[in-house]
Amino acid sequence: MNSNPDIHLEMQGSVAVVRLTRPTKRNALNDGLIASLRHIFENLPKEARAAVVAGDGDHFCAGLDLSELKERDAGEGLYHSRSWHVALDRVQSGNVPVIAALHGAVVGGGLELASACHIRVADESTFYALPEGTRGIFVGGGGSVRIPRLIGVARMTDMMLTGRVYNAQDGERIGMAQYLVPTGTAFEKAMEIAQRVATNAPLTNYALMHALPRIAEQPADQGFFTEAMMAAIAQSAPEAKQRVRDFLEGKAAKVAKTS
Ligand code: 1HE
Repeated sequence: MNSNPDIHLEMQGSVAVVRLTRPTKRNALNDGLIASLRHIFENLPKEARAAVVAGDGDHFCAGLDLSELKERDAGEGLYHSRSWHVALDRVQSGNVPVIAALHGAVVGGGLELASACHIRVADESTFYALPEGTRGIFVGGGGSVRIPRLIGVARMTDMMLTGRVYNAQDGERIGMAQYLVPTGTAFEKAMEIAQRVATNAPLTNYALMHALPRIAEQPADQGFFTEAMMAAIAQSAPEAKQRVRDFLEGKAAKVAKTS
């Protein structure tokens, strides 16, 4: 049971909708929120097949709650960062693919949270920044691992050294988000994607969440081998066989060109 008023979980069909509900503080993530985020993703209802993460108010998330930062010593800072690592790992490596619906500020730890999700849908009001550099601190929520994998080390270095802010269009161009949609429609689009993802064979979603990122980090020879193992396991599942049969019998959708 989540009793934290700053975060809310509800099921919409097979999609778990997780909302940050602290708009007066721009959904800044304090220790309680990070603990609740972890708890929610560790205990998603069994019927969840995908999740959407969104933020209430004008911004997705303003990152770390800076009011909690000033009191920490080095040891506490280390534990704090590790607590984010665990929580965001539960988002990234949990049971279901997670779609982030982005709008307004996606900054600092907010971008770290977004980058732990599997698909990011941004509306045109979205902007991305890593103000840690200008605040005299460093990323601590896994950003130095995940963000370069989206946009490259050079762009992240520039963002942190110079305080550069990317707007929604440029963010999509460089790989921050996979989808760019009109202002006010990110949640709707994220739900549409989540509902579609929820209909995939669970083993396919598992492979994409757990095998693909590992394969991408492996030397090619090991990657090819891991891929072969995962392919063999996925195609041997009864559900995969049924889906292929359905296509061959004309009962499943063809791949269609989009307009
Ligand atoms: C906050 C926070 C916060 C807002 N911690 N309280 N992140 C940052 O450095 C981003 C800091 N925030 C901002 O730049 C702006 O607030 C926004 C661009 C996100 C939004 O601007 P705006 O004009 O809509 O809101 P505001 O007036 O700046 O803020 C509204 C309130 O939210 C205000 O509190 P109030 O009591 O005066 O009403 C702000 O103080 C509060 N607020 N952002 C605490 N972040 C694991 S390590 C991760 C490291 C980081 O994430 S560092 C980057 C932190």
